[in-house]
Amino acid sequence: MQRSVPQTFDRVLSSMCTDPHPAARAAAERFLATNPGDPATYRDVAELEADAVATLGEMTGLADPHGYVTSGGTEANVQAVRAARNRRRGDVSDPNVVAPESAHFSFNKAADVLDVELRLVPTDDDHRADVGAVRAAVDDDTVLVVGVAGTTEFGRVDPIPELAAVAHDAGAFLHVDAAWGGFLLPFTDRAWSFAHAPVDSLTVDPHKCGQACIPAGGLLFRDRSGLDSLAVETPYLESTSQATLTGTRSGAGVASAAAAMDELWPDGYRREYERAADLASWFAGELRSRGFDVVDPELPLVAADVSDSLFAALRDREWRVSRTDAGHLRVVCMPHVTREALSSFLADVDAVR
Ligand code: 0PR
Repeated sequence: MQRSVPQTFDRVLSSMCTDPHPAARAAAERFLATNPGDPATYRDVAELEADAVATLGEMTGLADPHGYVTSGGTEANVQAVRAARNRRRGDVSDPNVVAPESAHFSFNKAADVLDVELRLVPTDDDHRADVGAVRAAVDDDTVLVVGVAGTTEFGRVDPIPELAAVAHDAGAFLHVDAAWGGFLLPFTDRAWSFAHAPVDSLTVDPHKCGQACIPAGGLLFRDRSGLDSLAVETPYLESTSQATLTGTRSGAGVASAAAAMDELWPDGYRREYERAADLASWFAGELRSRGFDVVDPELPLVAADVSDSLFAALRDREWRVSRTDAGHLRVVCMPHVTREALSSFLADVDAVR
């Protein structure tokens, strides 16, 4: 018996998840019972994972990526902090991580479980990491500097090459959290790559803009030693070591990530990026013409200052929207968000104001 009606995406405007591509759904179902945590036993899914990592590397401009498909951005970020701490063990007695305050809360979890100090530094007036403030916060015990390429609240891209220089001057690693932005950035005119910025590790999630099924995050390292620093021995498995945080993990997520990228990289993702970017700039203009204070969208995420009462009224009308700390309503132009849906949202805005 079916317990409940599956969630539809019609009114979901602030989520970073979306309806998976049909090929991703089909692949997830086929690989439901496989465990990439034991790659020597489940070889087919292990091959798909290698394909997925290679494509994520191509997407981010990393020629020879070392990584795996995580359970999501949280696991990838926790593991990036863990790798940096492990790699600098011996040089550093009291490790710290420096991140802009726009960094996702998964870094707070990482700091907590790894017993590393998290130094959050203010962002600039346009919600990007302030390089001077980051430079002032790093010291000899800094193991990792974090930059975000597509922030959760405002969709901002931090100055990655400058942050890499700050990190490396301090002897620390640079991690880029592109969990949401990674599948969009290759198509922007600020196209970025490991080639242009010597990034050491990167989070990029197929289950967000990659249109894969949950759970499918991505963690990549430039050097083999990054991944190796996470490995523990696994004496009784067919494979002898494991670098992932989870043990048994979802073959469905891995296979769906490989299938989605196989279908969509690069042209399908480019088309979707262009559609979403057009939609975001149209929607930002509509809100502005109604007198709202709108944060100019850099990536297809529109944040606008709304009153408590308007926000509550829209929630009452079943719009699934969330707000930032500062009171900005966020509309994330994910593949399921259409112009029709946003027109109907604007009609409700007009009706309840
Ligand atoms: N890094 C960034 C930049 C993120 O935006 C997120 C999630 C993460 C890391 C963590 O990723 P996982 O959630 O995969 O571990 N950002 C959204 C958020 O926390 C996630 C989200 C997705 C929230 C769908 C709601 C939702 O319906 O707001």
